[in-house]
Amino acid sequence: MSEKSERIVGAAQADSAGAVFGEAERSAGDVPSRAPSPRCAPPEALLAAFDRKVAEESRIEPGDWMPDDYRKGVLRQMSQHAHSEVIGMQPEGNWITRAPSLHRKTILMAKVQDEAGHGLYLYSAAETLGTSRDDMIAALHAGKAKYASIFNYPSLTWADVGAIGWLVDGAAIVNQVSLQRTSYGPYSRAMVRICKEESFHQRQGYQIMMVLARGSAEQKAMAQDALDRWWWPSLMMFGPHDSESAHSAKSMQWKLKRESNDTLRQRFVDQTVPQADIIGLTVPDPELKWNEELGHYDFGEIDWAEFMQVISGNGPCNRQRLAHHIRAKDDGQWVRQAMHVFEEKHRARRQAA
Ligand code: BYC
Repeated sequence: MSEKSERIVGAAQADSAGAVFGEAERSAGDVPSRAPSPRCAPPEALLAAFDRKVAEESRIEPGDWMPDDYRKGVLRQMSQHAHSEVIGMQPEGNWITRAPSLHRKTILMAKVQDEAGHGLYLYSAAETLGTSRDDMIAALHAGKAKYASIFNYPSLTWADVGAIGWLVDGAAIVNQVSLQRTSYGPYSRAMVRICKEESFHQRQGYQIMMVLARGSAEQKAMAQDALDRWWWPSLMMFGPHDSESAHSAKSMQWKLKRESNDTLRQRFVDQTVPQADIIGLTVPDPELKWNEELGHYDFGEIDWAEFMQVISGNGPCNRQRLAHHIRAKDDGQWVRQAMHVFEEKHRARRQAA
């Protein structure tokens, strides 16, 4: 690990103690406990200890030895997750200035700020693996790191804000509840906090949809149109079918992922269809049907060609989302520089004293 990375990891550990490290580590001085040096034990023993921890449902902590592929896998998923939270601020942020009332505006602002917070917990958790936020963001800007496909669709009406909260946060929470038990400690603890906030997000979105669906014919049509446009992209959030999923087998073995893409997608459909029924909206899937025998809804096939297009950078808003993020980073550069200069000045003064 470079000196810079070590400094960054150290800072992330201290900054995010509440979010990612458990009580035991915090009482030991905000620094995670270190496992015995990998140099002291033979590789088979280290691997056996790692496998045992995973099997026992113990958490893998930043100082623990872990296989390289595990480190890469956790980092890939956590950095994508962090990018999703932050890029995900854009479709809703688009409506802050046009929210229909001051009350709605304050709720929406708080919600979008929560998403920024989720991004920060996750970047901090990912930094415990020896990378830096700057490196993760550079990979995002270079098109090397992905973020959730759903955020490449436009938010065209106020009802879209409702649909995003109800469906997108609803889908995210189904996944994230299972990720509270992920094997990497900092990720799992970040998920506990994030899930509490996501459940509020889901409810505020559903409440917006409920009000619109009970409003004028025009408002109900607006709610239905939003459901029509966001339903299928929401199902895509869970990723490809299990049989097509490149990372699932390894991630499930390591307990990085706790439930499969298809299992989680089915759970989302089963819980969301009755919610649409209650508010009198229709899920846009002619094949949707309750399967009495299985106790689940059968549903139609996702347009996987569209999914592939979107995750390859060719969705309706991919370029716009990335360009906005790059612009925001460039615009904030002077603030970061000023903070560094300020910090350096104080460090020099402290050392001189
Ligand atoms: N979008 O082997 P697979 C939120 C990629 S934000 C884009 O099944 P894996 C919110 C996948 O990365 C919450 N890419 O992958 C924020 C892989 O490509 P690479 C977001 C996708 O990792 C603001 C390839 O396809 N939640 O709540 O086993 C406002 C093969 O897939 C997608 C998370 O990030 C996709 N949908 O499973 C409102 C959850 N699906 O990396 C709300 C954390 C697949 O080889 N992530 N790909 O280039 C996960 O749980 C898993 O990574 C996934 C995919 C289930 C998404």
